[in-house]
Formats: sequence, C-alpha cells, structure tokens
Amino acid sequence: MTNAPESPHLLLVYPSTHKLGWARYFQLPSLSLKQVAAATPLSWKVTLADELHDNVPIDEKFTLVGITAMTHQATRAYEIADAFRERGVPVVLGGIHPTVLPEEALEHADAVVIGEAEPVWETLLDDLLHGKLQQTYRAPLPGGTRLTVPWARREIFAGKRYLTTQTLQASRGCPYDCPFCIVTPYFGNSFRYRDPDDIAAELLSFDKKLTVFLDDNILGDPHRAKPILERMKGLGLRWGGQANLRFAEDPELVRLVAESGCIGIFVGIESVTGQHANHPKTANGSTQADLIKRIRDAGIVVEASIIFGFDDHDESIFEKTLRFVRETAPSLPTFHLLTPYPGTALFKQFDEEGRLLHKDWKRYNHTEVVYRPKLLTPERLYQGWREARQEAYSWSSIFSRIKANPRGLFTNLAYNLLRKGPNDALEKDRT
Ligand code: B12
Repeated sequence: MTNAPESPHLLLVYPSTHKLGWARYFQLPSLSLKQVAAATPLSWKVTLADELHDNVPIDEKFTLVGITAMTHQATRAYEIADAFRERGVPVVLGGIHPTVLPEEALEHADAVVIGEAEPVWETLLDDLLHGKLQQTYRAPLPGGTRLTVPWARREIFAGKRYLTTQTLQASRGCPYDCPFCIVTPYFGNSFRYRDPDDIAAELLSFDKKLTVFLDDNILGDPHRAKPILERMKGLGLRWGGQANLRFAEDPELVRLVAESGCIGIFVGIESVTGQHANHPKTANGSTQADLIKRIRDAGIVVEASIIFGFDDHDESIFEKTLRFVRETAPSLPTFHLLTPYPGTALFKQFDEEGRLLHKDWKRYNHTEVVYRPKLLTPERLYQGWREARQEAYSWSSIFSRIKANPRGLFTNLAYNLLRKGPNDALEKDRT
C-alpha cells in the first residue's frame, strides 16, 4: 500500500468582533474569502471558519491560515494570527486593513498580501510549499476597464446558514475618490467591469434565490452596466446591489434595473447638506427626492445611507437629516458615524490635525465617534446619531415611509422590521 501525499490544507478565517444571535442567519458570507478560495488551486483543500458561525479551530493542523481584516476586525484578526503562529502554523493576512498598514500586520503574520489576491495568490502558495515564503506580496494597483475574476467557490459555505451565498461582483474600482472612502486608492480610479457573458454564465449556475452584487457601484458606468442588465432579464433573478443615486437620472436605466429583477438598491446620500461626495449627486435639475421617488416607483426598495459628523455638521444636522428622510421617504434610511479609516485622505487630515481620539481599531466601526468633530462635541454627535436612528425606526416613522411606498408594501414592512430589531437591540446594549 502506498501513502498518497496529503493535499495541502488552507484555513480561511473571517474574524468577528461580536456575536449576532439570530441575526447571523441574515448576514452575507465573506466575498473576500470566497474569492481567495476561488483563486486557490484545486489541489488545495480549503476550509472556512466564519466566527459568526464557527469557533476557529486553533488546535488543528493546517498548511496555511489566511485571515481577512477590515479595520474594525484587525485586532481580532491579530489575536487569531498570534494563536496559530504560537502553534507553528504559518499565517497570511490580507484585505483592506493589512493592505494599508502592512508593517503593522507583519507583526502578526508570516506574510501579507497587499491589494487584490488574484494576481499574487498562486505564487504565494507555491513559495510556501517550496519553503521560500516572502513577507509581502503586492498586487499591482488595478487600472484599465476590464475585470477578470474566477467564479466564486461557494462550497466553502456548505453547512452554514446565510441570507444567501449567491454573492458576486460585476465590477470593481471607482473614479470618484471621496476623502472618506478607501475604494479609489485601493481598487483603482476606474470602473473595471467583467464581461457580461461571464457574469450571465455565473448567474445561470445559481439557484433562483436571492442574489446580491457586492460592487461599490454596479451602475457606475451606465454604458457598461446596461448590457449586463439586458442579459439578466429573463433569468428570473431577484437581486440587490449598491449604486450611486445618479443612475436614476436615466429613466431607461431605472426601468432596465427593475426588469432585470432588482428588488433593492443601496445608495450613498452621504450628507444631506449636499456636500462630501466629490461627484455631483444630482443633475438635470432632479433633486435627490425626485431620484429616490423614481426608483421607488419602479418597485425597488431604496436603502439610503447617510453619514453624520462631517466638518460642516452642527447641531442642526440631526433635524435636517430627519426632515430629509421624512420628505424623500427612502424605504430604509441607514445612519452612520463618520469614521476616518486608515489609508483615506480623511484619516491623514484628522491625524495631522491631532483630532483622532485613539487608534483602537476595533472601535473604528461606524458606531463610535473616534475623532473630534469640528462643530459638535464627540458626545453630542454620538447622542444625536442615536436619537436620529431611534426616531427613524419609530413605528410612526416606519408607517409613514411605508405609506409613501405603495408598491411593495409587504416587502417594505418586512425590511423595516428586520432593521428595527437589531437597531433596538443595539440601543438596549448601550443604555
Ligand atoms: C460588500 C461590502 C460589505 C458587505 C459585506 C458582505 C460580506 N460579508 O462580504 C456588508 C454590507 C455587510 C458590509 C458591512 C460593513 N462594511 Co463593508 N464593504 C463592502 C464592499 C462594498 C465590498 C467588499 C467585498 O466583498 N469586496 C469583494 C472582495 C472580493 O474584495 P476584497 O474584500 O477587497 O477582497 C480582496 C482583497 O482585499 C484580498 N483579500 C481580502 N481578504 C483577504 C484575505 C487573505 C488571506 C488574502 C490573501 C487576501 C485577501 O483578496 C480579495 C480578492 O481580491 C466594500 C468596498 C470595497 N470595494 O471593498 C465595503 C467595505 C469593505 N466596508 C467597509 C465597512 C466600514 C463596513 C462596516 C464596518 C460598515 C458598517 N458599519 O456598516 C460593516 C462591517 C460589517 C461586518 N461584517 O463586520 C469599509 C472598510 C473600511 C476599512 N478600512 O475597514 C469598505 C472598504 C467600504 C469603504 N468604502 O470604506 N460591507
């Protein structure tokens, strides 16, 4: 009998900072790790530990452990990395936070992937197996207009329950370079789109369940988005995604989005003062209210994301924002606290001005004030944000939004209830 060599075994870890209870079944799995798995040669066995669902198997033997980290996950990612390395298992860190602070990450890892995994991952694995792992693997800064990525390997989610595992991207990158956002420096300053036929083929491999596009702005370049939407018509999809509100300036595009099976779209309003996004949010004389209404009228749920804490925000911002939400009635308003993430122009500015309160990364999570605002105290900004959330998800506000969205009454109610639950729970936690 011969002893077949065992295949190398990769463990991919999604660190979690808190347990979510039942809400974990309504989360999306990590597309970051799904794509790292997809870029891994089939000769490797790949296992996922998602801390929302699993305990990390610290005492098992793996050839390599790969851990992803957004900034708020970095501290936990480092704890897990240290634990594996103490047991002699090599660790590689990747994702947004290790990309912008590779030296910090290297204190906890044998190697760091800087940027997108696809161009460097196979070389890294090969180097590891040949005993010549380097400390950093830097992917070239993306450019151009074409995106080629392997289809996601969804089998790593077997046995775990998520809202859906049918997530993918049609595009990466963004030319707008907003100072608070990391996407342009990290993913390049152009919209790179996948080939529409490749996307359609991947979609055909899905069951007809909810599909979520995790692009920053799937409709960013309408000329390139339209052929994708055309191919999606007739596939019987129900999909959600994220886009710039400006797409609604083109009624034909809105119609096509609806016909392709879109049920919900997340749009960044950023600030109701109309500033802080480097690109005009409205044109052709349409107001944000007109555009939101146009999308709603096409039967699409609009989730409007609004940030509190910009330098021109004073005490009046809370009432102004609530008035905007009442008047425009997006199906779901979402309020965030401005967070200066490392690697962004905003972080550099606040750091230079001595306005960062600390660099405790786990608190860089959009729900804590981590810097000194200009026209408000940190305490007042925090309290105003909480009160605004409570007001926006009071029963009376929910019902008046639903009344303003006569198409899809039931869907709107269901989404609002799903949002109200965790919103109220967070409130209880913090009182
Ligand atoms: C989709 C998305 C979400 C989804 C996540 C769904 C999921 N579970 O995948 C949702 C809506 C839930 C979400 C929530 C949040 N998000 Co978010 N999100 C995104 C978005 C738009 C795309 C992320 C994505 O999946 N990209 C596709 C994958 C393939 O790309 P990737 O993550 O970069 O991974 C590649 C490389 O980084 C690298 N890589 C990544 N990990 C690893 C690991 C290893 C081992 C290796 C080798 C390589 C590697 O290889 C991958 C393939 O190339 C990004 C913006 C962006 N473009 O990155 C923001 C972004 C990641 N989110 C961000 C934030 C802040 C949040 C929240 C904290 C905000 C909030 N309070 O709502 C929460 C946190 C939620 C949580 N889980 O804890 C910030 C992170 C900034 C930072 N420095 O941390 C981003 C960058 C948005 C921004 N413009 O600033 N988000």
